[in-house]
Amino acid sequence: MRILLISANREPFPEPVFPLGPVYVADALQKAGATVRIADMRGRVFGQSLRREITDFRPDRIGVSLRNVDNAAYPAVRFYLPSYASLMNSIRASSDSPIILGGSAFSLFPEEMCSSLGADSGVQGEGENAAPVFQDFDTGRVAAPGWADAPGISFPTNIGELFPGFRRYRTIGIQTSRGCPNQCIYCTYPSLEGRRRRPRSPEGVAGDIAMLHRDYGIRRFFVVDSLFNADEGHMVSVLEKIASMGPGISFSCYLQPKMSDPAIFRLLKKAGCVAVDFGTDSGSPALLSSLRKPFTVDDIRKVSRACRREALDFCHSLILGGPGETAETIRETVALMDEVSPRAAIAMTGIRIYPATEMERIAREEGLIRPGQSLLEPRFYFPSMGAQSLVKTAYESVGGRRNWFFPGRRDWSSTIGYRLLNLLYRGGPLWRTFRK
Ligand code: B12
Ligand code: SF4
Repeated sequence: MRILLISANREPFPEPVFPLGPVYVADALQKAGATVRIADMRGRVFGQSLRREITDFRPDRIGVSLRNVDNAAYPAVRFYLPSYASLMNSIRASSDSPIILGGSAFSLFPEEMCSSLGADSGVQGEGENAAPVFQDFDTGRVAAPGWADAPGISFPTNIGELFPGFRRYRTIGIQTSRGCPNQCIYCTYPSLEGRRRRPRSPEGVAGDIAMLHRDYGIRRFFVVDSLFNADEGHMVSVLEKIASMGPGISFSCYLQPKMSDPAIFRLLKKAGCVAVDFGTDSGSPALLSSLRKPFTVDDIRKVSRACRREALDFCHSLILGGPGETAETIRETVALMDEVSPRAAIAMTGIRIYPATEMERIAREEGLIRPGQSLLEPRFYFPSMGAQSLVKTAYESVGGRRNWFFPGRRDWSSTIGYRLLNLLYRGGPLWRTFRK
Protein backbone atom coordinates (compact mmCIF):
# COMPACT_ATOMS: atom_id res chain seq x y z
CA MET A 1 0.00 0.00 0.00
CA ARG A 2 1.24 3.51 -0.87
CA ILE A 3 0.65 6.14 1.82
CA LEU A 4 1.30 9.86 1.47
CA LEU A 5 1.59 11.65 4.82
CA ILE A 6 1.01 15.39 4.56
CA SER A 7 2.27 17.66 7.33
CA ALA A 8 -0.19 20.58 7.29
CA ASN A 9 1.72 22.87 9.65
CA ARG A 10 2.82 26.18 8.10
CA GLU A 11 3.31 28.22 11.28
CA PRO A 12 6.79 29.80 11.13
CA PHE A 13 6.85 31.10 14.74
CA PRO A 14 8.48 30.88 17.17
CA GLU A 15 10.41 28.66 14.76
CA PRO A 16 9.52 26.26 11.94
CA VAL A 17 8.97 22.96 13.73
CA PHE A 18 10.27 19.70 12.29
CA PRO A 19 7.26 17.38 11.66
CA LEU A 20 8.43 14.63 14.01
CA GLY A 21 4.93 13.10 14.41
CA PRO A 22 4.49 12.14 10.74
CA VAL A 23 8.13 10.98 10.64
CA TYR A 24 7.65 8.50 13.51
CA VAL A 25 4.32 7.38 11.97
CA ALA A 26 6.05 6.90 8.60
CA ASP A 27 8.66 4.67 10.24
CA ALA A 28 5.95 2.46 11.80
CA LEU A 29 3.92 2.28 8.57
CA GLN A 30 7.03 1.27 6.61
CA LYS A 31 7.77 -1.45 9.13
CA ALA A 32 4.19 -2.69 8.58
CA GLY A 33 4.96 -3.01 4.85
CA ALA A 34 3.68 0.28 3.35
CA THR A 35 5.56 2.52 0.92
CA VAL A 36 5.47 5.96 2.46
CA ARG A 37 6.29 9.56 1.44
CA ILE A 38 6.04 12.74 3.48
CA ALA A 39 4.83 15.99 1.88
CA ASP A 40 5.59 19.06 3.96
CA MET A 41 3.38 22.15 3.63
CA ARG A 42 5.86 24.44 5.41
CA GLY A 43 6.20 27.68 3.46
CA ARG A 44 3.96 26.42 0.63
CA VAL A 45 0.65 27.45 -0.85
CA PHE A 46 -1.68 24.51 -1.35
CA GLY A 47 -2.27 23.98 -5.05
CA GLN A 48 -0.23 22.99 -8.04
CA SER A 49 2.91 21.66 -6.37
CA LEU A 50 0.83 19.52 -4.01
CA ARG A 51 -1.23 18.27 -6.94
CA ARG A 52 2.00 17.21 -8.69
CA GLU A 53 3.24 15.45 -5.57
CA ILE A 54 -0.04 13.53 -5.26
CA THR A 55 -0.29 12.56 -8.93
CA ASP A 56 3.39 11.53 -9.07
CA PHE A 57 3.20 9.33 -5.97
CA ARG A 58 -0.31 7.88 -6.62
CA PRO A 59 -1.13 7.13 -2.97
CA ASP A 60 -3.77 4.55 -1.95
CA ARG A 61 -4.28 6.46 1.28
CA ILE A 62 -3.49 10.00 2.38
CA GLY A 63 -2.73 10.78 6.00
CA VAL A 64 -2.89 14.41 7.08
CA SER A 65 -1.01 15.47 10.20
CA LEU A 66 -2.65 18.37 12.06
CA ARG A 67 -0.30 19.66 14.79
CA ASN A 68 -1.73 22.97 15.99
CA VAL A 69 -5.37 23.97 16.49
CA ASP A 70 -4.39 27.58 17.08
CA ASN A 71 -1.37 29.45 18.44
CA ALA A 72 -2.87 29.62 21.96
CA ALA A 73 -1.63 33.22 22.18
CA TYR A 74 -4.30 35.64 23.39
CA PRO A 75 -4.95 38.37 22.19
CA ALA A 76 -3.07 37.64 18.91
CA VAL A 77 -4.88 34.37 18.26
CA ARG A 78 -4.33 32.52 15.00
CA PHE A 79 -6.85 29.74 14.29
CA TYR A 80 -5.66 27.20 11.73
CA LEU A 81 -8.88 25.29 10.93
CA PRO A 82 -9.76 27.42 7.86
CA SER A 83 -6.31 26.71 6.41
CA TYR A 84 -6.76 22.96 7.06
CA ALA A 85 -10.13 23.11 5.26
CA SER A 86 -8.46 24.68 2.25
CA LEU A 87 -5.75 21.98 2.30
CA MET A 88 -8.48 19.30 2.32
CA ASN A 89 -10.08 20.95 -0.74
CA SER A 90 -6.76 20.90 -2.59
CA ILE A 91 -6.24 17.22 -1.78
CA ARG A 92 -9.78 16.29 -2.84
CA ALA A 93 -9.27 18.16 -6.11
CA SER A 94 -6.28 15.92 -6.91
CA SER A 95 -7.20 12.52 -5.53
CA ASP A 96 -10.06 10.19 -4.65
CA SER A 97 -7.96 8.30 -2.11
CA PRO A 98 -9.35 8.12 1.42
CA ILE A 99 -8.03 10.78 3.80
CA ILE A 100 -7.14 9.84 7.37
CA LEU A 101 -6.41 12.62 9.88
CA GLY A 102 -4.10 12.51 12.89
CA GLY A 103 -1.79 14.67 15.02
CA SER A 104 -2.05 16.54 18.31
CA ALA A 105 -4.59 19.11 17.07
CA PHE A 106 -6.79 16.36 15.69
CA SER A 107 -6.48 14.28 18.86
CA LEU A 108 -7.78 17.13 21.01
CA PHE A 109 -10.94 17.54 18.90
CA PRO A 110 -11.27 14.29 16.91
CA GLU A 111 -14.99 14.13 16.19
CA GLU A 112 -15.41 17.84 15.47
CA MET A 113 -12.38 17.96 13.17
CA CYS A 114 -13.29 14.77 11.36
CA SER A 115 -16.73 16.07 10.50
CA SER A 116 -15.88 19.73 9.87
CA LEU A 117 -12.99 18.79 7.55
CA GLY A 118 -14.93 16.00 5.85
CA ALA A 119 -12.26 13.35 6.42
CA ASP A 120 -12.85 9.67 5.73
CA SER A 121 -11.42 8.68 9.09
CA GLY A 122 -9.05 9.77 11.83
CA VAL A 123 -6.65 8.45 14.44
CA GLN A 124 -6.91 9.86 17.94
CA GLY A 125 -3.64 9.71 19.88
CA GLU A 126 -0.39 8.16 18.83
CA GLY A 127 0.03 6.90 15.29
CA GLU A 128 2.63 4.14 15.64
CA ASN A 129 -0.09 1.46 15.83
CA ALA A 130 -2.24 2.97 13.08
CA ALA A 131 -1.29 0.66 10.19
CA PRO A 132 -4.54 -1.40 10.48
CA VAL A 133 -6.57 1.83 10.36
CA PHE A 134 -4.96 2.77 7.04
CA GLN A 135 -5.58 -0.74 5.75
CA ASP A 136 -9.16 -1.14 6.84
CA PHE A 137 -10.66 2.15 7.96
CA ASP A 138 -14.26 2.56 9.01
CA THR A 139 -15.73 5.51 7.09
CA GLY A 140 -16.49 8.53 9.24
CA ARG A 141 -15.19 6.83 12.38
CA VAL A 142 -12.36 7.94 14.63
CA ALA A 143 -10.05 5.11 15.70
CA ALA A 144 -7.85 5.04 18.79
CA PRO A 145 -5.21 2.36 18.26
CA GLY A 146 -3.59 3.00 21.67
CA TRP A 147 -0.25 4.13 23.11
CA ALA A 148 2.88 3.05 21.28
CA ASP A 149 5.37 0.73 22.95
CA ALA A 150 8.54 2.72 23.59
CA PRO A 151 10.81 0.33 21.63
CA GLY A 152 8.51 0.82 18.62
CA ILE A 153 9.39 4.53 18.39
CA SER A 154 12.29 5.27 16.06
CA PHE A 155 13.55 7.60 13.39
CA PRO A 156 13.46 6.05 9.90
CA THR A 157 16.97 5.42 8.58
CA ASN A 158 15.80 6.18 5.01
CA ILE A 159 14.52 9.64 6.02
CA GLY A 160 16.32 11.25 3.07
CA GLU A 161 14.30 9.13 0.65
CA LEU A 162 10.87 9.26 2.30
CA PHE A 163 11.10 12.96 3.21
CA PRO A 164 13.48 14.55 0.69
CA GLY A 165 13.18 18.12 2.01
CA PHE A 166 13.89 17.26 5.62
CA ARG A 167 17.32 18.91 5.71
CA ARG A 168 15.71 22.34 5.29
CA TYR A 169 15.09 22.18 9.02
CA ARG A 170 17.92 23.68 11.00
CA THR A 171 16.83 21.74 14.09
CA ILE A 172 15.54 18.17 14.15
CA GLY A 173 13.20 16.91 16.88
CA ILE A 174 14.00 13.82 18.89
CA GLN A 175 11.93 12.18 21.63
CA THR A 176 13.32 10.21 24.56
CA SER A 177 10.10 9.37 26.43
CA ARG A 178 6.35 9.89 26.48
CA GLY A 179 3.81 10.42 29.21
CA CYS A 180 3.50 12.82 32.14
CA PRO A 181 2.22 11.78 35.58
CA ASN A 182 1.57 15.35 36.79
CA GLN A 183 -1.79 17.08 36.94
CA CYS A 184 -1.32 20.74 35.99
CA ILE A 185 -4.83 22.06 35.57
CA TYR A 186 -4.66 23.26 31.96
CA CYS A 187 -2.45 20.66 30.39
CA THR A 188 -3.32 18.44 27.43
CA TYR A 189 -0.12 16.39 27.53
CA PRO A 190 -1.43 13.64 29.80
CA SER A 191 -4.36 13.14 27.42
CA LEU A 192 -2.12 13.27 24.31
CA GLU A 193 0.60 11.00 25.71
CA GLY A 194 -0.94 9.34 28.76
CA ARG A 195 0.08 9.61 32.42
CA ARG A 196 2.29 6.55 32.45
CA ARG A 197 5.94 7.22 31.61
CA ARG A 198 7.21 5.29 28.62
CA PRO A 199 10.94 5.85 28.34
CA ARG A 200 12.76 4.87 25.16
CA SER A 201 16.03 3.03 25.57
CA PRO A 202 18.99 5.45 25.84
CA GLU A 203 20.72 3.33 23.16
CA GLY A 204 17.74 3.82 20.80
CA VAL A 205 17.76 7.60 21.28
CA ALA A 206 21.54 7.88 20.87
CA GLY A 207 21.34 5.56 17.83
CA ASP A 208 18.86 7.90 16.10
CA ILE A 209 21.07 10.92 16.81
CA ALA A 210 24.21 9.11 15.62
CA MET A 211 22.47 7.98 12.41
CA LEU A 212 21.26 11.52 11.61
CA HIS A 213 24.70 12.95 12.36
CA ARG A 214 26.66 10.31 10.42
CA ASP A 215 24.39 9.85 7.38
CA TYR A 216 22.93 13.33 6.98
CA GLY A 217 25.29 15.69 8.80
CA ILE A 218 22.61 16.84 11.28
CA ARG A 219 24.14 18.55 14.32
CA ARG A 220 21.29 20.42 15.98
CA PHE A 221 18.42 18.77 17.85
CA PHE A 222 15.45 19.66 20.06
CA VAL A 223 14.42 17.13 22.68
CA VAL A 224 10.64 17.45 22.34
CA ASP A 225 9.74 15.53 25.53
CA SER A 226 7.12 17.47 27.43
CA LEU A 227 9.15 16.75 30.56
CA PHE A 228 12.67 15.51 29.81
CA ASN A 229 13.52 15.49 33.54
CA ALA A 230 10.34 13.78 34.77
CA ASP A 231 12.57 10.77 35.46
CA GLU A 232 16.03 12.10 36.23
CA GLY A 233 17.56 8.61 36.19
CA HIS A 234 16.44 8.01 32.61
CA MET A 235 17.49 11.50 31.57
CA VAL A 236 20.97 10.92 33.00
CA SER A 237 21.32 7.62 31.10
CA VAL A 238 20.30 9.33 27.84
CA LEU A 239 22.72 12.22 28.47
CA GLU A 240 25.59 9.86 29.26
CA LYS A 241 25.01 8.04 25.97
CA ILE A 242 24.92 11.31 24.01
CA ALA A 243 28.00 12.63 25.84
CA SER A 244 29.91 9.45 24.94
CA MET A 245 29.37 10.24 21.25
CA GLY A 246 31.86 13.12 21.57
CA PRO A 247 31.51 16.72 20.39
CA GLY A 248 29.61 17.87 17.32
CA ILE A 249 26.06 17.51 18.62
CA SER A 250 24.05 20.29 20.25
CA PHE A 251 20.51 20.33 21.52
CA SER A 252 17.94 22.26 23.50
CA CYS A 253 15.07 20.93 25.61
CA TYR A 254 12.11 21.63 27.89
CA LEU A 255 12.63 20.98 31.60
CA GLN A 256 10.49 21.45 34.65
CA PRO A 257 12.30 23.87 36.98
CA LYS A 258 13.16 21.27 39.58
CA MET A 259 16.24 19.06 39.68
CA SER A 260 17.21 16.96 42.69
CA ASP A 261 20.92 17.10 41.82
CA PRO A 262 22.35 20.32 40.34
CA ALA A 263 25.29 18.28 38.97
CA ILE A 264 22.90 17.07 36.25
CA PHE A 265 23.20 20.51 34.65
CA ARG A 266 26.95 19.88 34.22
CA LEU A 267 26.13 16.61 32.43
CA LEU A 268 23.54 18.40 30.29
CA LYS A 269 26.20 20.84 29.19
CA LYS A 270 28.74 18.07 28.59
CA ALA A 271 26.25 16.20 26.37
CA GLY A 272 25.87 19.28 24.16
CA CYS A 273 22.84 21.06 25.62
CA VAL A 274 23.01 24.74 24.68
CA ALA A 275 19.63 25.99 25.86
CA VAL A 276 16.95 25.05 28.36
CA ASP A 277 13.32 26.19 28.26
CA PHE A 278 11.84 25.88 31.74
CA GLY A 279 8.07 25.31 31.96
CA THR A 280 7.85 27.64 34.95
CA ASP A 281 4.43 29.26 34.49
CA SER A 282 4.56 31.64 37.45
CA GLY A 283 6.78 33.21 40.08
CA SER A 284 3.97 33.47 42.60
CA PRO A 285 3.62 30.64 45.18
CA ALA A 286 -0.18 31.10 45.16
CA LEU A 287 -0.39 30.66 41.37
CA LEU A 288 2.02 27.70 41.33
CA SER A 289 -0.34 26.03 43.75
CA SER A 290 -3.53 27.03 41.89
CA LEU A 291 -2.06 25.69 38.62
CA ARG A 292 -0.95 22.54 40.54
CA LYS A 293 2.68 22.83 39.58
CA PRO A 294 4.87 20.25 41.31
CA PHE A 295 7.70 22.68 42.24
CA THR A 296 8.31 25.80 44.30
CA VAL A 297 9.71 29.29 43.79
CA ASP A 298 12.87 28.11 45.49
CA ASP A 299 13.25 25.30 42.93
CA ILE A 300 13.04 27.97 40.19
CA ARG A 301 15.83 29.93 41.88
CA LYS A 302 18.01 26.84 42.26
CA VAL A 303 17.76 25.66 38.62
CA SER A 304 18.37 29.18 37.34
CA ARG A 305 21.53 29.44 39.49
CA ALA A 306 22.69 26.01 38.31
CA CYS A 307 22.27 27.02 34.64
CA ARG A 308 24.22 30.22 35.19
CA ARG A 309 27.00 28.30 36.95
CA GLU A 310 27.32 25.98 33.93
CA ALA A 311 26.96 28.87 31.43
CA LEU A 312 23.82 27.20 30.04
CA ASP A 313 21.46 29.56 28.26
CA PHE A 314 17.93 29.40 29.68
CA CYS A 315 14.48 30.93 29.38
CA HIS A 316 11.37 30.68 31.55
CA SER A 317 8.00 30.08 29.87
CA LEU A 318 5.18 31.70 31.82
CA ILE A 319 1.40 31.69 31.87
CA LEU A 320 -0.22 34.79 33.34
CA GLY A 321 -3.92 34.63 34.16
CA GLY A 322 -4.58 31.44 36.10
CA PRO A 323 -7.28 31.18 38.77
CA GLY A 324 -6.48 33.72 41.47
CA GLU A 325 -4.06 35.83 39.37
CA THR A 326 -4.01 39.48 40.48
CA ALA A 327 -1.86 42.53 39.78
CA GLU A 328 0.12 41.60 42.90
CA THR A 329 0.85 38.01 41.79
CA ILE A 330 1.93 39.28 38.35
CA ARG A 331 4.34 41.67 40.08
CA GLU A 332 5.70 38.72 42.09
CA THR A 333 6.39 36.86 38.83
CA VAL A 334 8.11 39.87 37.28
CA ALA A 335 10.20 40.32 40.44
CA LEU A 336 11.26 36.66 40.42
CA MET A 337 12.27 36.91 36.76
CA ASP A 338 14.33 40.02 37.59
CA GLU A 339 16.03 38.03 40.32
CA VAL A 340 16.77 34.83 38.32
CA SER A 341 17.47 36.82 35.14
CA PRO A 342 16.83 34.40 32.25
CA ARG A 343 17.84 35.24 28.67
CA ALA A 344 14.09 35.40 27.96
CA ALA A 345 10.78 35.27 29.82
CA ILE A 346 8.07 34.19 27.38
CA ALA A 347 4.61 34.89 28.71
CA MET A 348 1.13 33.88 27.57
CA THR A 349 -1.77 36.01 28.85
CA GLY A 350 -4.89 33.94 29.48
CA ILE A 351 -5.04 30.15 29.42
CA ARG A 352 -6.30 28.25 26.38
CA ILE A 353 -9.03 25.91 27.63
CA TYR A 354 -8.87 22.35 26.33
CA PRO A 355 -11.43 19.57 26.69
CA ALA A 356 -11.06 17.05 29.53
CA THR A 357 -8.87 19.29 31.67
CA GLU A 358 -9.43 20.67 35.16
CA MET A 359 -9.30 24.12 33.53
CA GLU A 360 -12.38 23.25 31.50
CA ARG A 361 -14.21 22.15 34.65
CA ILE A 362 -13.31 25.41 36.46
CA ALA A 363 -14.26 27.55 33.44
CA ARG A 364 -17.65 25.83 33.21
CA GLU A 365 -18.20 26.20 36.95
CA GLU A 366 -17.38 29.91 36.73
CA GLY A 367 -19.78 30.28 33.80
CA LEU A 368 -17.05 31.27 31.30
CA ILE A 369 -18.22 28.61 28.85
CA ARG A 370 -21.83 27.94 28.04
CA PRO A 371 -23.14 24.38 28.49
CA GLY A 372 -22.46 22.44 25.30
CA GLN A 373 -20.21 25.18 23.88
CA SER A 374 -17.39 23.79 21.73
CA LEU A 375 -13.78 24.59 22.60
CA LEU A 376 -12.47 24.04 19.08
CA GLU A 377 -12.58 27.75 18.32
CA PRO A 378 -10.08 29.10 20.83
CA ARG A 379 -11.52 29.93 24.26
CA PHE A 380 -9.38 31.30 27.06
CA TYR A 381 -9.62 31.38 30.83
CA PHE A 382 -9.15 34.77 32.49
CA PRO A 383 -9.11 35.53 36.22
CA SER A 384 -11.69 37.83 37.80
CA MET A 385 -9.89 41.02 36.64
CA GLY A 386 -10.95 40.11 33.06
CA ALA A 387 -9.07 39.77 29.77
CA GLN A 388 -8.34 43.42 28.99
CA SER A 389 -7.19 44.26 32.45
CA LEU A 390 -5.00 41.14 32.58
CA VAL A 391 -3.20 42.07 29.36
CA LYS A 392 -2.83 45.72 30.41
CA THR A 393 -1.55 44.81 33.86
CA ALA A 394 0.90 42.29 32.40
CA TYR A 395 2.34 44.79 29.88
CA GLU A 396 2.53 47.57 32.46
CA SER A 397 4.19 45.35 35.06
CA VAL A 398 6.79 44.21 32.54
CA GLY A 399 7.34 47.76 31.26
CA GLY A 400 10.49 48.17 29.14
CA ARG A 401 12.20 44.91 30.16
CA ARG A 402 13.81 43.73 26.95
CA ASN A 403 14.03 40.04 27.85
CA TRP A 404 10.22 39.68 28.12
CA PHE A 405 8.18 38.46 25.15
CA PHE A 406 4.42 38.03 24.68
CA PRO A 407 3.95 35.68 21.68
CA GLY A 408 2.01 37.22 18.83
CA ARG A 409 1.87 40.70 20.37
CA ARG A 410 5.05 42.00 21.89
CA ASP A 411 7.45 39.47 20.50
CA TRP A 412 10.49 39.06 18.28
CA SER A 413 8.70 39.80 15.04
CA SER A 414 7.00 42.92 16.34
CA THR A 415 10.32 44.16 17.72
CA ILE A 416 12.44 43.87 14.59
CA GLY A 417 10.13 42.89 11.74
CA TYR A 418 9.64 39.54 10.04
CA ARG A 419 12.26 40.03 7.31
CA LEU A 420 15.10 40.95 9.62
CA LEU A 421 14.05 38.14 11.93
CA ASN A 422 14.39 35.60 9.10
CA LEU A 423 17.83 36.94 8.27
CA LEU A 424 19.03 36.77 11.85
CA TYR A 425 17.53 33.37 12.68
CA ARG A 426 20.15 30.63 12.65
CA GLY A 427 18.17 27.66 14.04
CA GLY A 428 17.47 26.51 17.60
CA PRO A 429 15.11 28.36 19.92
CA LEU A 430 14.31 31.81 18.59
CA TRP A 431 14.76 33.45 21.98
CA ARG A 432 18.50 32.69 21.82
CA THR A 433 18.88 34.96 18.81
CA PHE A 434 18.59 38.01 21.07
CA ARG A 435 20.95 39.40 23.67
CA LYS A 436 19.51 40.88 26.82
C1 B12 B 1 8.04 20.30 21.69
C2 B12 B 1 6.83 21.18 21.43
C3 B12 B 1 7.05 22.45 20.91
C4 B12 B 1 8.45 22.98 20.55
C5 B12 B 1 8.90 22.34 19.23
C6 B12 B 1 10.40 22.32 19.09
C7 B12 B 1 10.88 21.56 17.88
N1 B12 B 1 11.88 22.11 17.22
O1 B12 B 1 10.38 20.49 17.56
C8 B12 B 1 8.19 24.52 20.43
C9 B12 B 1 8.50 25.19 21.77
C10 B12 B 1 8.96 25.29 19.37
C11 B12 B 1 6.68 24.55 20.22
C12 B12 B 1 6.03 25.62 19.66
C13 B12 B 1 4.66 25.67 19.47
N2 B12 B 1 3.74 24.81 19.96
CO1 B12 B 1 4.21 23.11 20.74
N3 B12 B 1 4.46 21.44 21.53
C14 B12 B 1 5.52 20.71 21.73
C15 B12 B 1 5.13 19.36 22.41
C16 B12 B 1 5.55 19.39 23.87
C17 B12 B 1 5.71 18.12 21.76
C18 B12 B 1 5.51 18.04 20.24
C19 B12 B 1 6.18 16.82 19.68
O2 B12 B 1 7.12 16.92 18.90
N4 B12 B 1 5.73 15.62 20.08
C20 B12 B 1 6.29 14.35 19.62
C21 B12 B 1 5.58 13.89 18.32
C22 B12 B 1 6.13 12.54 17.89
O3 B12 B 1 4.20 13.76 18.64
P1 B12 B 1 3.03 14.27 17.66
O4 B12 B 1 3.51 15.34 16.77
O5 B12 B 1 1.83 14.56 18.49
O6 B12 B 1 2.74 12.98 16.74
C23 B12 B 1 2.15 11.81 17.25
C24 B12 B 1 0.60 11.80 17.17
O7 B12 B 1 0.03 13.09 17.20
C25 B12 B 1 0.29 11.05 15.90
N5 B12 B 1 0.29 11.74 14.62
C26 B12 B 1 0.91 12.86 14.22
N6 B12 B 1 0.65 13.12 12.93
C27 B12 B 1 -0.13 12.13 12.47
C28 B12 B 1 -0.68 11.91 11.21
C29 B12 B 1 -1.48 10.78 11.01
C30 B12 B 1 -2.09 10.55 9.67
C31 B12 B 1 -1.72 9.86 12.08
C32 B12 B 1 -2.55 8.68 11.89
C33 B12 B 1 -1.16 10.10 13.35
C34 B12 B 1 -0.37 11.22 13.53
O8 B12 B 1 1.33 10.09 15.88
C35 B12 B 1 2.56 10.71 16.30
C36 B12 B 1 3.43 9.65 16.94
O9 B12 B 1 2.80 9.05 18.02
C37 B12 B 1 3.56 19.37 22.21
C38 B12 B 1 2.76 18.75 23.35
C39 B12 B 1 2.70 17.27 23.26
N7 B12 B 1 2.98 16.64 24.36
O10 B12 B 1 2.39 16.71 22.22
C40 B12 B 1 3.24 20.85 22.05
C41 B12 B 1 2.08 21.25 21.14
C42 B12 B 1 2.15 20.42 19.87
N8 B12 B 1 2.37 22.66 20.82
C43 B12 B 1 1.31 23.38 20.71
C44 B12 B 1 1.32 24.77 20.34
C45 B12 B 1 -0.01 25.50 20.43
C46 B12 B 1 2.49 25.41 19.93
C47 B12 B 1 2.64 26.86 19.45
C48 B12 B 1 1.56 27.39 18.53
C49 B12 B 1 2.76 27.74 20.70
C50 B12 B 1 3.18 29.18 20.43
N9 B12 B 1 2.23 30.09 20.32
O11 B12 B 1 4.34 29.44 20.32
C51 B12 B 1 4.01 26.79 18.73
C52 B12 B 1 3.85 26.43 17.24
C53 B12 B 1 5.17 26.19 16.57
C54 B12 B 1 5.04 25.82 15.10
N10 B12 B 1 5.88 26.43 14.27
O12 B12 B 1 4.20 25.03 14.73
C55 B12 B 1 0.05 22.58 21.01
C56 B12 B 1 -0.76 22.21 19.73
C57 B12 B 1 -2.24 22.05 19.99
C58 B12 B 1 -2.91 23.40 20.02
N11 B12 B 1 -3.20 23.94 21.17
O13 B12 B 1 -3.12 23.99 19.00
C59 B12 B 1 0.63 21.32 21.76
C60 B12 B 1 -0.12 20.01 21.60
C61 B12 B 1 0.69 21.71 23.26
C62 B12 B 1 -0.66 22.09 23.82
N12 B12 B 1 -0.81 23.31 24.24
O14 B12 B 1 -1.58 21.35 23.90
N13 B12 B 1 6.09 23.38 20.61
S1 SF4 C 1 2.46 21.19 32.28
FE1 SF4 C 1 4.23 19.80 32.14
S2 SF4 C 1 4.36 18.87 34.20
FE2 SF4 C 1 2.31 19.74 34.03
S3 SF4 C 1 1.00 18.03 33.34
FE3 SF4 C 1 1.70 19.18 31.52
S4 SF4 C 1 3.54 18.14 30.79
FE4 SF4 C 1 3.14 17.45 32.90
